[in-house]
This record gives sequence, C-alpha cells and structure tokens, in this order.
Amino acid sequence: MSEQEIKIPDLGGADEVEVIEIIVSVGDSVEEEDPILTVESDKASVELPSPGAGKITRITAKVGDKVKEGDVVGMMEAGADGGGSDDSGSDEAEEKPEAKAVEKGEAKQEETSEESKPAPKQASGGSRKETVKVPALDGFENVPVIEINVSEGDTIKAEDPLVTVESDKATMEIPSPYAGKVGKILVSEGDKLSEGDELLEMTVQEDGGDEEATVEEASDESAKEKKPEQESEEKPRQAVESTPEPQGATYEPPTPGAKVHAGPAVRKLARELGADLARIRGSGPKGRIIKDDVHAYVRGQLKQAQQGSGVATGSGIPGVKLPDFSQFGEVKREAMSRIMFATANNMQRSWLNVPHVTQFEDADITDMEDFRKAQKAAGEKKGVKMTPLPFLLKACATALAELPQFNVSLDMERKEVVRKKYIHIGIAVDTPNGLMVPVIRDVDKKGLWELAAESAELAQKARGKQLKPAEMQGACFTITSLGGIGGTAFTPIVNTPEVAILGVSKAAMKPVWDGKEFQPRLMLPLSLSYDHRAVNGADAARFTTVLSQLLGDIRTLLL
Ligand code: CAO
Repeated sequence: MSEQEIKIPDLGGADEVEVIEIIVSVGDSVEEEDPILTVESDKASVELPSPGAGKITRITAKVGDKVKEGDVVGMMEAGADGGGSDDSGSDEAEEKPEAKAVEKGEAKQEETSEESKPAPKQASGGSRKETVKVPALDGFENVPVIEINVSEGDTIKAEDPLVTVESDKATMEIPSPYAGKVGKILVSEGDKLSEGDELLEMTVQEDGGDEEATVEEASDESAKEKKPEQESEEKPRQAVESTPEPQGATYEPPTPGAKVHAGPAVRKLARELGADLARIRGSGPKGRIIKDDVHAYVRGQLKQAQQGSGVATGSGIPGVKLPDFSQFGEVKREAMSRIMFATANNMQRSWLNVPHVTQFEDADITDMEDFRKAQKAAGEKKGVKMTPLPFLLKACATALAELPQFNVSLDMERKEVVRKKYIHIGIAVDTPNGLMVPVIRDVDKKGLWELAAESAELAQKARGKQLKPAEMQGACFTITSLGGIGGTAFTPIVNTPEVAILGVSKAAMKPVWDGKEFQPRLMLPLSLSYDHRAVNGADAARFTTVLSQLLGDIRTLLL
C-alpha cells in the first residue's frame, strides 16, 4: 500500500476555485471517481473525484480555501486495486468530465458573450429584442433546469445568472450574454435543456444608446440615483436578494424566491432524503448548504415528528407558497416575536390535529349585569373591578364539573382518555406582544372576588411580560373573551391538548319573546369550540345550555 497525494486536477482554465465542501473524512474508504470535495468558480460548482480507490489518510484543504491545479488537498492510501501512481491518479482526474465542468462554465461565458450572440432581430431607439439560447453545456444534453434566477421585467447585467441547470456531475448557472430587461421566460423548472434551446426573450440595450445609460444605471447596485420607473422594476429582484436569513434554527419555512446554494452532492443527498433545500439554512460560506445542514435538518424534522412539536407545516400538506410581494408594492420584512411564532405554531398544530366544531348560544345576562353593576362600590373598596369574566369562569367551572367529558385530554398514542380531577381555566389575554394565556387554578374553589382579583393580576402580568411559565401551564379549558371589544360571534381554536374553549362576544340588548311579548334583554353571545374526537355535539349543546342557565340565574352558581 502506498500513500499518494490527492491533487486538484486541470480546472480547464479556471485559475482559482473555492473549496465549498469537503465530502469525505479521514478514514473513509473511497472508490475511484468518488467525489472528494466540491469546488466552486463564479459560474459552476463541481465535485472533484478521487484519483483512485483507497482510504483517505489526511485532508489538508478546508472549506473556504482557494485552490488551483496541482494543489495537494489530501493524502490517501491506495487500495489493492486502486490508486496507481501519483501522476496517473492526477492525470486520470484531469480527464474527468466533472472536473472540466468548471472549465466549461468559464468557457461558456466567452462563447456566449462573444460568439453565440444571435444577430439583432430588431433595433429601435437604442434597444433591440433578443432571444437568449442555451450555450454549449460541456457535451451534456437534456440537463434539467433546477432554478430560474430571474423574473420577467427584471433589469439585469451581462453575466447575471439566468437559470441554473444540474447534470449528474455539476450544477451550472447559465449567464446572461447581455445587459437589459428580461422579457418572456420560455422555460420552466424541470424542463430539460440542450445547447441551442431558447431560454428567454430580452430587450437588450444598444451600445451608446440613451436607454443603455438608464438601464446600466438601474442595474448598477451601487448607483445612488435611479429613475423611479427603473427603481420599481428593480425592486422585486433586490427584495429577493436581500431577504434576511431566518435566525436561530437550521430549518425554517421556505423563503419564496430565495436562491438555494448547494453543490451537486448536497442536492443529491437532499433528493435521496426527501429534504427540501429551500427550507434548509446553509452554514457554509455565503450561506451555502452543506451535507451537515441537510443531515441536521432531517434529524430535526424527525425529532419534531416524533415529539409532535415544533414547526408544523401540515401533516404532509403542501406549504403555502408566498409570492414576491414587492412586485405589488413596497413591503418590509421583520422577524416574528417569540410569542407570535409560538402562537402561530400552536394554532396551526391545533387546527391540523383537532376536528373543530363550534356550538353557539346566547345567555341572558340581564340580571347578572344588574348584580355585577351593584358591586361597583364594593369593588372600589376592595380595589378590584368586577367584570363579566369572573362569572364566566365560575359558570365554566360548574359546567366542567357537571359534564366531565369536557375536562379531559386525549392520548391517541396510548389510546387513553386522561380525566382531570382539578379545574384550572386559562384566560386569553390580548397583549402588545401577542396572545398569552395565564391559568387560574382551582376555579371551582374560588369566589367571584378572588377570581376578579386573580384574573386582573394575571392579565396585568401578561401585559407586562411578567408571567412565569408555571402560570401559563395546566389549563383544562380556556376562555377567550372579546366582549370588551365587540363582535357577535367567532369560532375560537381549541388550545390543545384541552378539548374545548369558550369564546365570548359583546353583550347586546335584544328583543326576547317571553311567551306573551318581546322583552328587552341583555344577551351574551357564547361560542364553544370543541374537539369532536372527545366531545359529541349533544354534550356541546348541553354545555352551552348549562352555561346559559347558570349565567341567566347566577344564584344557581351557589348550588
Ligand atoms: N360584553 C360587553 N361588555 C363586556 C364584555 C362582554 N362580553 N366583557 C367585558 N365587557 C366590558 C367590561 O365590563 C368592561 O367594561 P366597563 O369598563 O364599562 O366595566 C370592558 O368591557 C373592558 O373589560 P376588560 O377587557 O378590561 O375585562 P374583562 O375581565 O372582561 O377581560 C381580559 C379581561 C384579559 C380577558 C381581556 O382584557 C382581554 O384581553 N381580552 C382579549 C382576549 C383575546 O384576545 N382573545 C382572543 C384570543 S384568540 O385570538
């Protein structure tokens, strides 16, 4: 067994390329032609193959290194049937088509910009129309388009990437031979391209023309002053390019329009594992996705699926694709607050997991309101304001005790119903930072004043971001009251793993038939959403009936 150097082969004219990924580790056994590392030039990313079969003993290059032909990037111990001499290994590698893809990526530039420019079709006032065709693709044919890098109406510079294609061996960007404005795009993602195929139409600026100056100005990112009409044309492109990277996690919802930077090996791995590269945050140079990112993403997704927690993108339901909003008008992106992100996930998880039904009822609270208002002076003495909420809490606690099928959680994995012997109720509080749900414990054991004081204190704490985690846990049921704001009814989302939630809307005077005549009564709209797996419709109607009876005659709350 002999040790041999692993050298960068002929790069087909490219002076220096950047190492963007090391594919193998020390100790790995490789076959001849197995990819060792991925390098990237301006135009293409390419995997460099092993010069022979054997075992990797040393890797001397690291991600970010600039390498050129002949540089030693590692050592390997040639296997019994592989390797050969240093020279033959390198020579072999020089002949590999994948190593040459870099060369073609560069050569293709010259070709398209110098020779393969089609003759002008039409000239009008400094611009002309051109149909851009696919240049030579290093002998490859039927190469699929994996990304379209421009949109119709974009103003672009010569050499800007138009589309990205991917062969078995290399990912290549086809650059624009002209500066100008993108017209009709004639290909779609997935289309297979060969040399000479039509890519897109462009309005190309003639040399020295007045319009050229305008376009070049607009396409020059450093230009400070732009004409308004050009600015609006450029905006979508800028917005896409400047989309901020999501923070904090390897996996994020896809950023529509964002480019995916990944080499062929990574793309292959992602395909094999069924991972959507658009959802993966790259940790390599310039945000490039490396294999570790794909593995971390897949591990994270599996963990979430197993724990039933995390970012819910829907049980196999395709995500919602966002358009590039900046094409419709000015937009600004800002990070979600932690609470907003958590609420969004909780809502989606509940919506996707729980078959929701909402039962509506009006409770006559005319007498309750008379009583409540009569407590005003007492409340002022105590320093506590009596709102309808404590009555609702008390009525719900009584209804939960009467209909214990509402005081459960479902354990679908173990096929069990968890029955709770306590009655803790969450109250949804609208805060400047988002929705928070503090929990009042043992509501059944507390009086109205105690509940009024505790709910006011918890709401204040929620608004001041002072709630402790324990104060937001353990609820059996939730009340969400929009009564102080308005509305006639709504369909709240169950706060899983609870199985029901009571929505309360604004009380209003309504004519109620008493058998002889209409009476003006203060009616409180109730909306009970429930998990139809745990609760049947008849029980839901019973629950709201019990609530309306209790609120209609609050003396029964004492029974
Ligand atoms: N009908 C008519 N008036 C009502 C009412 C109802 N159903 N409920 C409350 N009110 C009145 C109160 O009596 C009070 O009036 P006065 O000042 O004249 O006495 C006023 O509305 C404001 O009440 P409040 O909101 O301060 O107090 P509350 O105890 O009713 O509610 C709380 C407390 C924390 C539930 C509430 O402030 C809140 O944040 N509600 C929003 C909850 C929410 O966002 N839910 C949505 C979740 S899903 O997105």
